[in-house]
Amino acid sequence: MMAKDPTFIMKKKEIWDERSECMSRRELEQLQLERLKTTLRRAYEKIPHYRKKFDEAGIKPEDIKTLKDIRLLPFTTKDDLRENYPFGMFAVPRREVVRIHASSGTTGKPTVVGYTRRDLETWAELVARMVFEAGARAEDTVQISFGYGLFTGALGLHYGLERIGASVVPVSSGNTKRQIMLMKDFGATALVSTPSYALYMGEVAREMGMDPASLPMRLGLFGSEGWTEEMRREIEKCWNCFATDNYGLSEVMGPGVSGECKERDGMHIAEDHFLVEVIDPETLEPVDYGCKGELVITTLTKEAMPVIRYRTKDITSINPEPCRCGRTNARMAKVSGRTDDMLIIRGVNVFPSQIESVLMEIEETAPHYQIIVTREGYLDQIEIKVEVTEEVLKRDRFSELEKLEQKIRDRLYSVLSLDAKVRLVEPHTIERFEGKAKRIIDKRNI
Ligand code: DLL
Repeated sequence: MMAKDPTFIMKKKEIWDERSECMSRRELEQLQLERLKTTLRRAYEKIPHYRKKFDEAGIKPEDIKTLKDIRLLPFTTKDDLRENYPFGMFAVPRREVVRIHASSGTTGKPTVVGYTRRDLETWAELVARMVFEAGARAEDTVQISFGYGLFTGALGLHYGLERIGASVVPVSSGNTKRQIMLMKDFGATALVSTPSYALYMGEVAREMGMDPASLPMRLGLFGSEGWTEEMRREIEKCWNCFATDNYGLSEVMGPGVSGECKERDGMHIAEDHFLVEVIDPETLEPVDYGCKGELVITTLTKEAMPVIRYRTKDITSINPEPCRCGRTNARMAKVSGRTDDMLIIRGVNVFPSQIESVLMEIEETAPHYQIIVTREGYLDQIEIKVEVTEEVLKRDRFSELEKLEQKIRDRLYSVLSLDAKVRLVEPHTIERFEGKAKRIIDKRNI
């Protein structure tokens, strides 16, 4: 009998939580407003930082009567969280906090985030939604190659994947050869990692004499760093998989804020839990739907650490139209950069993602590069170091390499209107990453 098969319902179900993911805008906005009011009241009452900020701005939680009124509230930045290190932004007594994570600040203190039991429940549910929409199912064996620890990526994906019934293999990051061996032996059908690590793992698999494309891994659940469509194609070719993007940040929860469905036409935002705005980072005014700007997030259900108008520094745009998949929650475009990643070279604004797009389209180079910025006198210089493929190396004709360098320079010039120095290097000479890639080396000390 079909009904006895416990996976039967799962197989038929295409949307994890239809009630929440397919609401009408009106219904959703009503829910958002109710939740926003509750969040603001709690933040004002329980967190001295917000009370002070609201008072300084001359605003009380009850002044917020519509969703648009949120613009009256002050923004929150990473500095605010740092100033209240470690637990100053918590809205609940410590006995109610059951988990603490922190984001790896490259400078100074990390930012700390706490979760109540209900926050963990919500988190697992939202990650379940996100992995399910990307195509993960109870039948999948999922290798988690994010580093376990204070980073939200591994544990976040872990509980969400368990919730949909997938078999989770919590390998963590590092020891890449062993990762490949386990992937093969356990027959992992899905991989959780940063896109750059997925690429590196593919390379190691080949070094071990395996063709990654022949392994059963069919679904990539990638996130935690920016990556271009060109990089996606590269990973899909390498692994013969369906590579999906998902987004989140520790300050507001971790992974599960948004993720792609099978249409891969933007990442569905869990709008019943997060209120998003996109602003012009200079004027701080809202931009229209479809226009790029800085993403600002307000949490609507977080208990331990509600965050109000958090400036993410991530650049994206919002599409509120319902998706072909049937979900109605708005989608955010792939993150094209961070406001603090933008390089200004001799007055020209350059995003690393633009450089990546150019390099990925050049057949003779491998998807491993570094962007080095220096200052000579008063002039900024940008140098792109990129690996050539083994095939190019075999040909090894100096004149050909020179031509290739010139070709990359020309393409970069046509996209960026900037004259960049290009340095071709041998395969496997640029650093690889097991977590988030660090491809920019800014030596200008500014
Ligand atoms: O990276 C949370 C996460 C883990 C998301 C696993 C997805 C998967 P943080 O370490 O606090 O948290 O870093 C957050 O990473 O502000 C973005 O700049 C960047 N980021 C995260 N996901 C994406 C993505 C996690 N899909 C910061 N595309 C964010 C581009 C991303 N950038």
